Amino acid sequence: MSKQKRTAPRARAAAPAAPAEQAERMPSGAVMERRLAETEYFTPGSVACPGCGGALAMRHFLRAMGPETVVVIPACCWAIIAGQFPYAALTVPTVNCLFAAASAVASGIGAGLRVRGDRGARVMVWVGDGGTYDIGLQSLSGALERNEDMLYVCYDNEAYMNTGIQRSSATPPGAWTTTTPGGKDMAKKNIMEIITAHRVPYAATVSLAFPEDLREKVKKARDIGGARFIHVLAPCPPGWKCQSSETVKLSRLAVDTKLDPLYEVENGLRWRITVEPRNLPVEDFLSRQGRFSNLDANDVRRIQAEVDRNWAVLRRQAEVNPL
Ligand SMILES: Cc1ncc(C[n+]2csc(CCOP(=O)(O)OP(=O)(O)O)c2C)c(N)n1
Ligand code: SF4
Repeated sequence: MSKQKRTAPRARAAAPAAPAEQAERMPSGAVMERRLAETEYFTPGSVACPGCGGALAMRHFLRAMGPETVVVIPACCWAIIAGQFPYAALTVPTVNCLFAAASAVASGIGAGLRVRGDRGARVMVWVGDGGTYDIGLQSLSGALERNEDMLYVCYDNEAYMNTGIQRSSATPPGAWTTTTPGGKDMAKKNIMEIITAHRVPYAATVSLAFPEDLREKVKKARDIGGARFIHVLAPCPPGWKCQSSETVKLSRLAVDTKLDPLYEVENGLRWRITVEPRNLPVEDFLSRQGRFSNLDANDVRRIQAEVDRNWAVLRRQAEVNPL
């Protein structure tokens, strides 16, 4: 694939809209409201824990992606949630694969679709943080470098949850896991900097608390060719030791405390912050989760300082290289 093709996102035929999806003008005529599609591709009654952020994320993403989606899932909680025929939780084709291999498998499926002349189907790779930040990073980097035609989604619950809450390189500083019983004493890896360094056509962060922003970005990513990457923070009540009813509230707090800034990046070069955070103290987010119960005031101050530093870097990027 030529360099030219890698850096210039090409438009592709828009996927057929989900039947119930529609845009409508509000009575005032001033505001256009887009209704969430009513068509569901994630059937009720799955084995996900109550309040699973990863499960809610899949529901939102598939509503935006539509029926012509092939989902690739390596080892992770979602390999269990997706279930097996004839009890599969998703109504779109789903392929399970080895932990480290998701991006390679997606590359192969993409090649198969091209050989068959199928230009409508989209490959969506659905991977946890362990499979993205750690074990699948090599395969992901290769696929990004080749600009494979795939939407790669990392649902980030900040630990290896399926095997009992072991730390990953996405686990934030101070968090308890079974392998960091005193709290993790290292930073969270900045996956977006790694992804954007590949100069992929599109990369973005989304939040379960901002479904319209999520939907816009997923649909944009859906209709671009080449490698696209989206990160979604996915609260996990058993792993975060939080209330299962607080998934969306915690997602919102993560954005408003600047721990999970929402932005998009085109070609790794042009940046745009899409939601302005309310600038709340990180303590508002940390104090609602048992995994941070060992933190003292100094720890919280250190985390706040790091969050402020990261935000300043991001803000500067968006100002110097705006989208
Ligand atoms: C090569 C390999 N090593 C370890 C495992 C065991 N394993 C299965 S799922 C999993 C955790 C996955 O963590 P993550 O990708 O963060 O997704 P989550 O479970 O949090 O949804 C592990 C370690 C495996 N299946 N294959
Ligand atoms: S352990 Fe966490 S990520 Fe896994 S299904 Fe339960 S809530 Fe979801």
